[in-house]
Amino acid sequence: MIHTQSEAAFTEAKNYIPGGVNSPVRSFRSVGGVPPIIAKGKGSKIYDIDGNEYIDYVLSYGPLLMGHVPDCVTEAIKTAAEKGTSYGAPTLAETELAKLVCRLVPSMELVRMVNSGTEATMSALRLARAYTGRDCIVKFVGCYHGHHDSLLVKAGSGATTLGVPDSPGVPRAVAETTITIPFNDIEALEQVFAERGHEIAAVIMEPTPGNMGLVLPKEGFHEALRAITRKYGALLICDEVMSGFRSAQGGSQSLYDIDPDITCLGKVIGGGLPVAAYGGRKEIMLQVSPAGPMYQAGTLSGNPLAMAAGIAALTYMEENKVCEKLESLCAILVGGLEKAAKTAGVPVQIHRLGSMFTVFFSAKPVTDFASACACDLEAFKIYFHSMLEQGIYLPPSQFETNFLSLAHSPEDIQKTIDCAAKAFAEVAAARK
Ligand code: KE4
Repeated sequence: MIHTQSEAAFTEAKNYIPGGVNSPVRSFRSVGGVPPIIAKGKGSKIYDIDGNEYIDYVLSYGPLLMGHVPDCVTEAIKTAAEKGTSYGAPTLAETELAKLVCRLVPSMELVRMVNSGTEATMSALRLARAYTGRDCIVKFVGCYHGHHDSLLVKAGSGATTLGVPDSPGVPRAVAETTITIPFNDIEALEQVFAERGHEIAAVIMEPTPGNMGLVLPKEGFHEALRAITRKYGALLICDEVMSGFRSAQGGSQSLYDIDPDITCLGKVIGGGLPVAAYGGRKEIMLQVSPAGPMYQAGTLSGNPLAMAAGIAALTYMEENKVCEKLESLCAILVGGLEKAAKTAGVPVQIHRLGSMFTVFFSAKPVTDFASACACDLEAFKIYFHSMLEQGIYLPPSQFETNFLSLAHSPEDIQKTIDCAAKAFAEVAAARK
C-alpha cells in the first residue's frame, strides 16, 4: 500500500495539533507507523487519502453499529440540519431520545444527555457524591471511564490505599479520593469496603471491560459487587459507554442481570454524533439540577442534530434486531480467527461479547489488566501491521476492543479470516 499522502498530511497535522491527533489512540503510538488519514467511509469500509480501502473494525471505537453513513442516520441528520442545529432551548427530540433510552435500558428511569462519555461518567461521580454525601470512589485497574481527574488515577501502594495521579495535572488531593483495585478481584473489593466502606460514594465499573481489551467478569463477580455496595450504602455506577447496545441491546447489565443505581451511555446512542448520557433511579436523578441541587450543564447537550442521529440509530437497531444479527455474525468471525491462529500455531485468547471482540496474544487466560499486560505485544504489532497492509483496519492497541457492524458482509468476514491466517503466519515466522 502507498501511504505518501497520509505521511505528509500527518506531518502537517503535528504542526497544529498535539501529536497530530485529537485523541491519543489514533496516533498509532503503541504500534508504531503512521496512521492513514481517512477521507471517507461507507458501510463496512473506510478509505484513506491515498485511495487505500480498509474493512473497518474500529467503527469510531464503537458508535457505528450499522456501519458508516447508514441511510437511516444520514437522512435524519440532513432533515434535522435543515431545521436547525442547536437552540439552547428544549426540543421534542430530546424527550423522544430520552424515552427510547429509558425503555431500552429500564434501570434508567430518568436520563440526562451530555456530549461525551467523559462528561457522563464525571457527572455520574458528582451525582453519587451528592446523593451519598461521601467522597471516595472505587474503580478497577484497566477500566477506562474518560479523562476527568477523579478517574485518571492508578492504584496506590497497598490494595486499599488511596490512588495516585495517573497523569500530570491531576491533583494529588483528587487522586486520593479514588481507590483502584484489580477487576474480578472479590477479595480486594471486600477488603476495601471492610476498611473504608462508609467513605465510599460509589463503585464505577465497566460491566464487561473493553479498555484493556475485552475482559469478561468471573462467575459471581457482579453479584458480589452489587451485594457489597448495597450493604455499605455505596452506589453502583455501570459505565456502558462502550458495551451499551453493543454487548446486547440492553447492554451488559441485561446479560449479567445487574441492577445499577446509575448507568452511563455513549458511542452508539449518538449514531456517530457526539451524544452521551447518564441516568438511573428516579430518586437519585432528581438530585440533578434544576430538579435538584447537584449542578451539571452543557451548551450543546441534547442538540437536535445529535438527537436526530441517536433516535434514528436506536430505532433502526431495535426494529431490525441488529444486536441479535451481529451476535451471530461476530461468532462466525471469531470462530474463523480461532481456527486461523490454531493452524498457524499462534497462542491466542479471543474474547467476544455481542459485536465486540479482542484477540489477545497470550497462551494464558486474560482475566484482568495484569494478565492483559502479559500479552506478547510484539506479536500484536506484527499482526496489526500485517492486517493493515492487507486492508483490515483494527484498533492500534492490544488494549482496545474491535467492533463489528451490520454493514460487514459475509465476504468481508471471509476476507478478514483469510488475511488473519496470513498475519498469524507472519507472527509465527517472527517467533521462530
Ligand atoms: P469519551 O469521552 O471518549 O466519549 O468516552 C470516554 C469513555 C468512557 N467509558 C468507556 C467505557 C469508554 O470506553 C470511553 C472511551 N473509549 C475509548 C476507546 N477505548 C475512546 C477512544 C478514544 O479515547 O479516542
